[in-house]
Amino acid sequence: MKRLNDLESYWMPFTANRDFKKDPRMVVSADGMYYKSETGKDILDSAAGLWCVNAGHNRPEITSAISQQAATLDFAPSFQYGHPKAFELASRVADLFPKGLDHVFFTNSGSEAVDSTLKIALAYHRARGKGTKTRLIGRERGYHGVGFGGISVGGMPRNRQYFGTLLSGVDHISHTHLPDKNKFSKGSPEHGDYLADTLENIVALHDASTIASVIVEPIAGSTGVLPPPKNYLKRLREICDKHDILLIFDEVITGFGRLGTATASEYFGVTPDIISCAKAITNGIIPMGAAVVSKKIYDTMMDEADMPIELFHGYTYSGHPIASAAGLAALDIYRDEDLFNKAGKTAKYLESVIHQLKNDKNVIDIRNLGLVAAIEIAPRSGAVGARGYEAMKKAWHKGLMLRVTADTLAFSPPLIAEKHDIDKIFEIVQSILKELD
Ligand code: PXG
Repeated sequence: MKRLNDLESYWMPFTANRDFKKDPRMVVSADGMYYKSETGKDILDSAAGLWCVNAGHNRPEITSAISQQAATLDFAPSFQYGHPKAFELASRVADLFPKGLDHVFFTNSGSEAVDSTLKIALAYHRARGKGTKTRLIGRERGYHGVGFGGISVGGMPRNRQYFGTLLSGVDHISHTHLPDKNKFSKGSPEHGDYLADTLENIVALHDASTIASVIVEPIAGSTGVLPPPKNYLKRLREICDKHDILLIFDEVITGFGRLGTATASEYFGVTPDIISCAKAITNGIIPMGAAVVSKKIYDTMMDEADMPIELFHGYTYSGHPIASAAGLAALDIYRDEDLFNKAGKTAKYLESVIHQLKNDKNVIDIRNLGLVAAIEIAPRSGAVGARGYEAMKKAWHKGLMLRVTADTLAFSPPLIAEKHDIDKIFEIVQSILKELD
């Protein structure tokens, strides 16, 4: 008979299950900037969980909003019925997001948010009589979650190669990573805006009349923190406008203050037609995501609908009452504590501290923008990712939660981080770099 809780039953996502289960990294509680491990050790959170917990852990304002909501209205059907908090949260998100993006379609995750943006793009073109515009364009090295839509437009080979033929009618523009030219850039790198023009090649190949949308992360996160080259996003916007292609920004990690502004769109001064977001919308406390769309798209869908239901898409838990209550409480904290501005200030400090590690052992690049940063270390020959994985394990034993993709150490601390937290993160990281062979 199986022992209860022998760790075997849980198949962990994106995890080396066999290795984890031999030496688990188990957290049991969290407060502010810290987790606590099973053995009572404090673990400093340099990743806001997984880019989620922007206001820090264990915020009583959010937990009490959740418990009150659960005791008042636990669930409401999302199809053909409503409840006030979902409408209220939609207005608050629309208010925070760039002007013109003012309609919010709720989902439960970033992956669902992305797939919703792609489906809305297709439905929009069809509604306006341009039903041949069906191609979905993504970008190499993009991460857009794990739905079939997201992995199809995504550009991380391992996330695609095991899963068959994916969606048809998808193509990819070039990634923007130019390490030879842009190594150790602070903020947006100088070189690479011309890579937006690879969209022109795709238009030339397929014709604009077949292309619905282009989706990119303003800063590619999961693929190792790649800030966009200066002027790149603006150029992409111009090409999309020229060819009547919708531009989608996937702001699942940049939404809600990560760059010191509510959205990356605001930071870069480029407004897409649709934004996907998730994670920090509720401070990560309850799953929720959203596709935030322009008035042009929403109005077209309303005006041109051939059925009473304008969009045949939605989730049982779209705008769940408890997620909505958590979202409202999280947005109150962001506003009342001016957390986005605080993040913008801390970002400058983070930049100055992280670039001091430039000459440490194995460091081949450092990149940062807003409260996102990365140290790339040289891969061991024949074992890409091994050094990074070891760094993550060492960090745990030194009291640091460290997010690693291959050999890139990625940092996205909660926006409440103080200078002393940043100092501590990089003291630990430096000691790890010294130890890694
Ligand atoms: N889009 C982007 C840009 C993301 O970063 C998703 C979509 C998918 O969201 P969900 O909620 O379905 O996981 C993400 C998720 C990392 C890391 O460390 C990043 C994510 C998830 C887990 C780890 O880079 N982002």
